[in-house]
Amino acid sequence: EGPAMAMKVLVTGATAGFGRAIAERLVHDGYRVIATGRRQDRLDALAKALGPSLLPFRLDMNDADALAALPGSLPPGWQEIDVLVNNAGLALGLDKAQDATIADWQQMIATNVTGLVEITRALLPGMVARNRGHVISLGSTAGTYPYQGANVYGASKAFVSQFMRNLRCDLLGTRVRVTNLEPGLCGGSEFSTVRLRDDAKAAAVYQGTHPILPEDIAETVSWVMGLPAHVNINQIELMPTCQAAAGLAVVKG
Ligand code: NDP
Ligand code: 8X3
Repeated sequence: EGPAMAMKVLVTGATAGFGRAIAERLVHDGYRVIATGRRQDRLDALAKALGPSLLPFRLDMNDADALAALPGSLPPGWQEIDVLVNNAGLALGLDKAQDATIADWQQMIATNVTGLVEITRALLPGMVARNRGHVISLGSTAGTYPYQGANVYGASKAFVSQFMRNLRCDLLGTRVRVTNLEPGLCGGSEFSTVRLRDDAKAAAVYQGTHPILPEDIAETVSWVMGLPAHVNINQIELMPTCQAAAGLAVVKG
């Protein structure tokens, strides 16, 4: 199968972290990849590094019109997307709910929830019509296990988890697959820099740990996609060996 015939994968948030590693890995695996994000310079650098199998396509997950215009706004030859990797997302802040900034909450919901459902809705009809496809989303352990300061971020990932489960119900009878990846502590991305707005505080999150790395996530995505078409991985929870759910807490007195 030559490049023109290769499966097409749209990766959101491919300008950094997991998304960039996923795009790199999938191009090396032989897929054609549409790499999206807001930072055009990063997209251009990826295209330069990875060649014609990668299409850089600027896309803001908060731009409802741009999301609704997909896939028709893509160049000819790139519109029949086989796999959507819903990776773009963010956490903002670690303040308790009573202190959190409402604009941060709105931004997380707009990106992790609203943008994700809008792009999924835009691309699903083509997958169903072709009777093949795969939606892979980046949930999080924060969608399952509560912790202080996760409030709306964790809730947005719980939404993703249940949306993916419900998609499986709606797509039953088609050959469109749905997978939710739920990683725990991961380093090597801009996640904590974005969340804490401070490089030193972000570095401290990973100090003395051996976190999951973007290439580990890319490996998992590659594996899930490469399984035979009759196998659907519903969800995978990944934690680094140095992390575990630490149980319930009680305050006395
Ligand atoms: P990074 O901050 O490194 O990357 C986030 C990506 O999302 C960037 O490419 C950014 O691109 C993109 N993005 C953010 N907002 C928008 C927007 N409005 N429009 C388009 N793109 C946007 O984070 P990670 O790689 O670590 O995280 C990727 C995903 O994995 C997220 O959904 C995150 O919640 C999830 N996750 C992360 C974990 C971690 O510990 N790192 C663990 C579990 C899940 P740009 O700024 O160029 O637009
Ligand atoms: C990212 C992992 O633990 O920071 O989703 O919420 S965590």
